[in-house]
Amino acid sequence: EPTPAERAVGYRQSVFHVIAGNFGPMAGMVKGEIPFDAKAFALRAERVAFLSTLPLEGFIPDSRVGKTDAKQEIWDNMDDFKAKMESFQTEAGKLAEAAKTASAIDALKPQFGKVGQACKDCHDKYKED
Ligand code: ASC
Repeated sequence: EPTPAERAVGYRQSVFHVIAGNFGPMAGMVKGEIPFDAKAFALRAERVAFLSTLPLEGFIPDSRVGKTDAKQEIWDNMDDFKAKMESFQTEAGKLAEAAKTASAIDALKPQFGKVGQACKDCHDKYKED
């Protein structure tokens, strides 16, 4: 029977896994490792935009338990952490919007880069290596 803190860790890690599972194939298209499929890209971008709204609620107080990469700095700087999560949501939303009409990967590369940068901005400060 998991505690509420353990449940929160499992929840946010599950969401991040599904985000990565959708981000990866888009990255593959951006790098030219996977052929561009506009519909598949748009679907994955929509998923990431939706999923980006979920992790924050998993960062409840006192939930730095078990096998977690979440640094204490998250809770010490929660306003900044929230702002970075919101930036991720904004950029992911823009990518989903752009993907609806894009017919070539080149049109999506800059916004895809902004989403990746939003991931990295947060990881650099708040995720254990
Ligand atoms: C990924 C992944 C991340 C981000 C980040 C983007 O595919 O697992 O953590 O992209 O590397 O900068």
